[in-house]
Amino acid sequence: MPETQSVLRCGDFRLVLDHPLVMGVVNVTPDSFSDGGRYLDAGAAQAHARRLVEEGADLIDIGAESSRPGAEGIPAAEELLRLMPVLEGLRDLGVPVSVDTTKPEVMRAAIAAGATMINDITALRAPGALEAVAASGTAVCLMHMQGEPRTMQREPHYDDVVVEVKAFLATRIAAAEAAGIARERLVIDPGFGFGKTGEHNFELLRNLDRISEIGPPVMAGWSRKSSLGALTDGGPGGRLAASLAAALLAVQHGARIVRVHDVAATRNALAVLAAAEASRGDQ
Ligand code: 7PJ
Repeated sequence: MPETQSVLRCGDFRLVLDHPLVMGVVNVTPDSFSDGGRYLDAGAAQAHARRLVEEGADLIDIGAESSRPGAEGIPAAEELLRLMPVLEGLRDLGVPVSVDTTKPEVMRAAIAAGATMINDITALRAPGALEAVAASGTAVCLMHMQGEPRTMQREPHYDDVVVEVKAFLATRIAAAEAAGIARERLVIDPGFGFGKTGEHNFELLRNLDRISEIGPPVMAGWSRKSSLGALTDGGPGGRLAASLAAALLAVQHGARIVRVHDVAATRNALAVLAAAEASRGDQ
């Protein structure tokens, strides 16, 4: 088994992976399901990012194209129009800024504007994406998705979801390394909710340690997702408790980074887990 990675390099930042990291989500899309439209104004999006850092976010993820089930893609020009004013105001944020995008053109512009991580739900499969990231020192999150957002939830099917997701991620790591992206810059993510039924999601959650065996740190994104909504009453706001439970379970199963909307609450939940872990040493 490869040695556990202890550092994630994001440009000039070196994040030490000795405790679970929290990535705070900032959406600048008019149609995101959980906070759609609220942060469209660049100033409001920047203020939200700063607040999440105050709440304890170790990194911030900014997305300008919705990838919710059924969403249609947008042209790069539109994505850049939403994204660039936000990025320009966050150069002094103090933590790495990640950009959630699948387009090489957007990756290059974001990196030039100071982004130090690319979070790609298509794992750098677009032509030119590997090269766009390789040419920089940014980190990259390689995520698994079956199909594409517009149609991915129609009939997701796997013979063995854990084996298939693991094989896909291993292939994308090999492609990234062959393109010149160092291991220290890689994060992998099984892509909860991306071409997966609730059952697939929970099977992956239970077996997250097998995904971790590949090597790079594992990121888990459960926050406010519909497979949690299916278990709880109320709308997206009511998904907080379920999201916290899922984040804790993910960390217990080996996730090193959790991608969440509710940073302060997640930090508090993780503090309980850390205290429980520390008490083992006291015995
Ligand atoms: C994820 C993501 C995720 C990674 C979204 C949402 C939908 N990137 N981007 N992992 N989800 N790496 O925020 O619920 O799970 S968009």
